[in-house]
Amino acid sequence: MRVLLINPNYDPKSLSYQRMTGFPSGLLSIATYLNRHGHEASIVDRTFNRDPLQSLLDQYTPQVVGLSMISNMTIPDIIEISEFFMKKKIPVYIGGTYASTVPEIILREKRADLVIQGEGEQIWLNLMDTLAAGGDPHTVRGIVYTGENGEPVFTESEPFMDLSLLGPTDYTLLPNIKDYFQPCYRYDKMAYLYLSKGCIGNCSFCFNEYFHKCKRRVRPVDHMLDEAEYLMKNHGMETVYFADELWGVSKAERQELYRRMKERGISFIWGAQTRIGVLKKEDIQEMYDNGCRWVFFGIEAPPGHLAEVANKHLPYDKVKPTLEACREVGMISNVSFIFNYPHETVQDFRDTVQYMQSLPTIYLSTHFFAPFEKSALYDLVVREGLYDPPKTLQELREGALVEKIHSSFSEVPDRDYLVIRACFMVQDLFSRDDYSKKGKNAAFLWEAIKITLMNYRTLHFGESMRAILIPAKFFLSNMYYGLFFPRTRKKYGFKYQFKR
Ligand code: B12
Ligand code: SF4
Repeated sequence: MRVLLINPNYDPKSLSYQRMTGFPSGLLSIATYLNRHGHEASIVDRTFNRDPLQSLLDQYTPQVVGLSMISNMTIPDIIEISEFFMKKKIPVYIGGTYASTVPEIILREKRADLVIQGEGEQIWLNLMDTLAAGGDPHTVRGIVYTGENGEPVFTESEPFMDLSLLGPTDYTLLPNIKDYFQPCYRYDKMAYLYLSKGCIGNCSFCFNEYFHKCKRRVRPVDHMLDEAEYLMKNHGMETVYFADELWGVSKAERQELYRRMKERGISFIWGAQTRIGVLKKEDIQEMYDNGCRWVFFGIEAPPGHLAEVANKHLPYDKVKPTLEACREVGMISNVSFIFNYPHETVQDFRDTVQYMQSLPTIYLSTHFFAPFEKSALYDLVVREGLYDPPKTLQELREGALVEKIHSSFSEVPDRDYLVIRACFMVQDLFSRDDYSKKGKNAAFLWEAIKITLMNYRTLHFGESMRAILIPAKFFLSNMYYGLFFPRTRKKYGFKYQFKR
């Protein structure tokens, strides 16, 4: 079967500082797998390629079109693409992390012939083999389609596949590899690669239980290293950000990576996201010695009431020792917290701010709680009438999953959230990126400016003005809230610390 997999473009109206590039790794993996099994899959990434849809149709003559949906930020482009191909009677299948959690809405609006749930490779292969043999795609596991009475019909789920069957991803499927590289912390030419999928956690704000069934699966180290080697030798990649939800849980897994890197003579700078409690000081030192320069920890809530709401089950006694160990080793640490949990009180928020400030870390990332479909907290805010769930794709888009304060969730005034979040952002932007005197001041600000300028390449003329104005407005509003509300800072006990 001839398949065209399309990564849709961001909504040009979205905040452009969020306009990051990254390989469409899910589509790449699906296309690689299909091609290895005798199909003919191509990828078009509309972040860069804005050829008219008619010319894509003429060029690729697809028998099936696949669209990736990992957030609500690409909904306008998804609507345009699906309308075009469905009118031409070419089946459109949509998948990806976000699509998997909102299949009912996609199907109700007839934006896809079917929605693929979860990990896509095997389901796509089964679908393409079935279609090639003249069979009924509705018999395939892992999909949702519209039943005779207009209701969504879920087929039995597809078991997770053995990731070693995937093999290394074929990056020759993308014509412009270099365009995806980004600066990351103080390092350059970073690309996202992964060693594992899924996570064992069950945080109440996350869709992991629905999507990954709380199962973590590991792929062979050599497949990832083959990819890294290819990208370094042929395209000059220098840095890897491991895209794993939960990197390097076991010592054996980590040591296998280091051993194979040494044996194969492959070295690059890298960073990863993992969980507090996984790493002891000697592990952090070992990571550093093997090229790791930053670690991201999702803490998300201080110990106590909010930790229970988040259902993260962190060993809080290990938070400070882990971050101290990072400091001693010289590893950049970044920890993230969520504001505006359902029923958060002013005292809860004060506790969060104080706890965050007590942590020996360089960066403190903050997010407003976003009610992601198919997560426990989404169900709670809907059940309690705190959130009116979006019913159409347009409403989903407007619902701005990230960066939005839902006033109904907590008693903390919106302006307090804006001020305190701005304070942490200003602090991060102007912080020194090292614990020693060697550090660079305002490293994060320069990184953000570099990324914004790089992302201008992906914009068309009419979008450029907006792309300049939106980050400028975002920066100025953070400076305003971050600097001009000393009483709010006092209310929550916030004090700037630019050298940590
Ligand atoms: C790298 C990454 C990015 C990169 C590249 C994204 C991309 N195009 O793949 C960049 C930096 C651009 C990015 C941006 C954003 N991201 Co992001 N990102 C990730 C990250 C860390 C890794 C994704 C990855 O490469 N995985 C490896 C590949 C192999 O797996 P996969 O992408 O999941 O693909 C599989 C399935 O999803 C499925 N699938 C995927 N696409 C399709 C398409 C079809 C047709 C089918 C059938 C199946 C299918 O099959 C694939 C193969 O198994 C994940 C976290 C994670 N570890 O999953 C977050 C994650 C996907 N991002 C997320 C978010 C929220 C965002 C942003 C909104 C962030 C922001 N504030 O701007 C934007 C949205 C961008 C957009 N285009 O909509 C969320 C999505 C949450 C959700 N419920 O959907 C995640 C899960 C992080 C999280 N836990 O919150 N992201
Ligand atoms: S640790 Fe991260 S990926 Fe795992 S369940 Fe929690 S939020 Fe989701």
